[in-house]
Amino acid sequence: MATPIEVLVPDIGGFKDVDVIDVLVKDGQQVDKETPLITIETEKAAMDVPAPAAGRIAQVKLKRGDKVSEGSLILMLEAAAGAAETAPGAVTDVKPGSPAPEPGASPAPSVAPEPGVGPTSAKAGTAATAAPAVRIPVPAAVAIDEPAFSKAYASPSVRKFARELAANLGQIKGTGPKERITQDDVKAHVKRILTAPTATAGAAALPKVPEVDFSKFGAIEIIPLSRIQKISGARLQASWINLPHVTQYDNADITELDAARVALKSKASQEGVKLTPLAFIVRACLLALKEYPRFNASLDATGANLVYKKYFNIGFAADTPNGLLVPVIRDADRSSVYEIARALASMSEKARAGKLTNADMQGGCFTISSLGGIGGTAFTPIINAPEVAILGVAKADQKPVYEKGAFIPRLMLPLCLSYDHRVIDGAEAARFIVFLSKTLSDPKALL
Ligand code: CAO
Repeated sequence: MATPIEVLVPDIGGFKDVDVIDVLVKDGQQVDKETPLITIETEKAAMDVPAPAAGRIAQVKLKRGDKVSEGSLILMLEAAAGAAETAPGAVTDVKPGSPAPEPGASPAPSVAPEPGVGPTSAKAGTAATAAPAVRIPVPAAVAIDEPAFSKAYASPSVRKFARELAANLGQIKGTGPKERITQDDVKAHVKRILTAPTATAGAAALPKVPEVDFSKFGAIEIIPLSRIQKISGARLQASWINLPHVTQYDNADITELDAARVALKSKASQEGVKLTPLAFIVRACLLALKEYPRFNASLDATGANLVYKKYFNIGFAADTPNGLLVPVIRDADRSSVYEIARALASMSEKARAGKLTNADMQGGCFTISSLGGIGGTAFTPIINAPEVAILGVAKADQKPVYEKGAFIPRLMLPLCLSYDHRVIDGAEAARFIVFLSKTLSDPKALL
C-alpha cells in the first residue's frame, strides 16, 4: 500500500483563515489528478483545491466551516503508483482574485446526467466526470451567456458542472451561503428546462400580440377556424419566422403570349381545357428552374447542405371554401401546356371539392400563387418551406411602355418572387426573375 502523502492548502495569495465552504470528497474515495477536494472562499472568490495526484483518500482532515491558510492540511492521500512524485504542496494552480480557470468554450455536450438523479452534493467533486446513469439529450442550441456566467457566484467545480450541462449560471439563483450557486441549484435549473413543454421555450421568445376583449366595443360572433386554416396558418407562420424572406418584383410583357393564348383558347376549350395564363407561367417557371437549379433545391434538416432535386414538381395555391390548399403537379416538366392547364383545372376542382389526398399535396419543389384572376398589383407570397422560393402572380394589365420614342400599350404581368435569402442571393433572384420575364414574353418558348 502506498504511504499516504499530505495534501496541503496551496499558495492562496496571502489570504489567511479562509472559510472552507465545501468538502467534496470523503475517506476511502478514489480520485483522479485534478479532482476538486475542497472549495474555499476568500473575500474575492470561491475556488476549488484540486487533487495533486490520482489515488485514494486515506483521511480527510478538515470539515465544512473550518478556516484554512496556505499550508493547512487538507487530507492524506494514498497516491496511485507512478503518481507519488507529485509532492504535497504542489497544489498551486488556484489563485485568489483571478477567476478560476474555466474549462474553455467547449461546446455543450449532447448528453448529461439526469438532473436530480446524479450524485448528491457530498460527491459534487466527482459529479462532473462521473458516468451518467441515465442519458438525456440537452438542446444542442443552448448558448452560454459568458459575461453573466463569469459574474455568477459559484465555485469552480459548480462552474465546471454547469458548463458540462450547458447551464447558464447567470440565470440561476443561488441557495447557498451568500446566495452562492450550488450544484443542486444547477441540477434544479436544468431539470426545469428539460421538463418544460418545448413549445413554451419557443413561444416565450416571441413577443405576444395584445389580447383584446372585442365584446367591450360592440357585438361580436365567434367562428372557429377550419381545420385547413389551422394547419396552413401554422405552416405559414413557421415559414415566416424561420426563413428570411425577400421579395423581388418585375413586370413581364405578355402581349404576344396572351395573343397566342387567346388564339388557342377556343380550340382548347373544345378539348375541355381552360387555357389561362397560369399554364404558361408554370411552363416558364420550369424553364427558369432548370436554368437556376438552386431554386429547385431545399436546405436539409441540419441547414448545412442543399438538396438539389432532379425532378420538377410544381405546387400551386388554390383558394377553396375551407382555406388555402397547395396541390402539386408531379413531373410538370414532362407535360405540355395543355396537359398543365388540364391538371390545374382538375386539381383545383378536386381541392375545392375537398377531395385532394395527402399524396396530391406532397413532393413540391416550387410553388406559384396566382391572384391574377382576382386582381391586385403586387403582393408578398410566403414561401412554402422547405422550398426556397415562391412566385406570386398578380393581374396582367395594359400599361404604357416607352418604345422607340413613344409610349405604346403592352399587356404587363406583375411577378413577385419571394425567396429564402439563406439559400438565394439577391443577384441570383434578379437573374431568375429577368429570365422568367423574358421567357414569358416569347410564346414560342412555351408552346
Ligand atoms: N392576369 C389577368 N387575368 C388573369 C390572370 C392574370 N395573371 N390569371 C388568370 N386570369 C384570368 C383567366 O384568364 C380567367 O379569365 P377568363 O375566365 O376570361 O378566361 C380568369 O382570370 C379566372 O382565372 P382562374 O382563376 O379561374 O384560373 P387560373 O388558372 O388563373 O387560376 C387557381 C387557378 C386555382 C390558381 C385559382 O382559381 C385560384 O384559386 N387562385 C387563388 C390562389 C390563392 O389563393 N393564392 C393566394 C395564396 S396565399 O393566401
